[in-house]
Amino acid sequence: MKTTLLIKNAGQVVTSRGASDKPLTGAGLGKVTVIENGAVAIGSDKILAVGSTPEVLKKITPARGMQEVDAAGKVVLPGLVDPHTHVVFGGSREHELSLKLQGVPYLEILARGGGILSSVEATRAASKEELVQSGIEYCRQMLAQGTTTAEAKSGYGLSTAAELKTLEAVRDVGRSQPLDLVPTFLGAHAVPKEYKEEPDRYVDLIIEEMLPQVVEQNLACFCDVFCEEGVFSVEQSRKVLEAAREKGLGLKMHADEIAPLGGAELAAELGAVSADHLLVISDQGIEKMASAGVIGVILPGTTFYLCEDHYAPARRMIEAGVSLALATDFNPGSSPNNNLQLIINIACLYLRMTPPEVINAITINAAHALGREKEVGSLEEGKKADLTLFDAPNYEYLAYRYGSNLISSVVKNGELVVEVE
Ligand code: IZC
Ligand code: ZN
Repeated sequence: MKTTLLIKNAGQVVTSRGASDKPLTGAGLGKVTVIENGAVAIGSDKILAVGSTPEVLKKITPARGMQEVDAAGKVVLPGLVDPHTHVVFGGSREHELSLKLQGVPYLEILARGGGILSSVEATRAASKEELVQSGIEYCRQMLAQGTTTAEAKSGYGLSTAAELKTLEAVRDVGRSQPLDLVPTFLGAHAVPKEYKEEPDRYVDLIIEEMLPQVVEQNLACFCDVFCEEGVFSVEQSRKVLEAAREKGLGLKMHADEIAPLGGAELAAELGAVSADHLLVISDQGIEKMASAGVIGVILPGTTFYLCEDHYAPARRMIEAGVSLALATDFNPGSSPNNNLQLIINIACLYLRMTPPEVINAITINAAHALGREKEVGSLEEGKKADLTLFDAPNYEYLAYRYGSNLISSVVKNGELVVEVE
């Protein structure tokens, strides 16, 4: 295969290698390969070679019209992977900011019919085309900030028609712009107001009506549940997830975020791919996730934005052998941020994760959390040519600077899709 795009002279090319079978844990999570004066050769949409610039130049056969990018002064990473987002939704919730500043807790705003339920109203009122348009706009922002693959959950429809509309919008957003979306069905995001007095009937609706159609129409890879006090209990979550597993979907959970219900234990028992949030995870939950190989997806931007007084115990989880990934949790309420670069800073400063741990958590381990580890998440021969180039002298600089978009270019499927002058 001839080289169609060559990235050369990079200050550093930084990636994990050989971790496409199992997510990184423990000391392995803290290691990255750093190639000084690095290069990446790309043929069509695949990576052909990664190494030092002289090594790669020796190996390649240029295609006619081969594009070259001089990456001197840049750090090259794999395209970033955001494994937990709610990127397709109607409306926004800035009107709830004043309630929040008066100290009204997140779950109290939801109990009053606001929060998620306010986004449900806006999402139900939006046409599929409107959801697609706003989803495309958010994905363009994400791509410009270095994200090349992201999860996208439903969960603001909460009726069969509106959940299907959302997942169709996710599919169409994925087809309309370069960022790859991995769809997750989150019918169990909240109990809609028409089922307020009979939540178990809503659980039945999810299992008997929504799930079969979602699976039949091939609209989701994963099923997720918001297992939380006043939202869905452990027993209700178990019912939904067991039904989803039976239909062949991978499992995810919003677990142990605000009240310690034992979501992590349930995720381990059911063999979920990931359990997400985990601020109040128990020691037993940590142990069970480690032995079951459930990935912990930590969302420190949400902890920051909810002004919580403590973050998920990332260090304890790493020491116990849990594999960690990081995500933005982009959503209209608890985390209106879709920039993984900010998550790098918050994870280093408040989760006390090292820069190599954070890089692995937003690349290869994040790819594992989406079942895309064979395709993306590292710079290795044969993988998709998804790359980010940052204006930075070394990778630590990404954790040091904050609040600016340091992207200089993004390559998606072998094409330069973002170029900052
Ligand atoms: O819209 O508030 N936690 N789901 C669970 C969310 C936050 C999203 C939202
Ligand atoms: Zn979420």
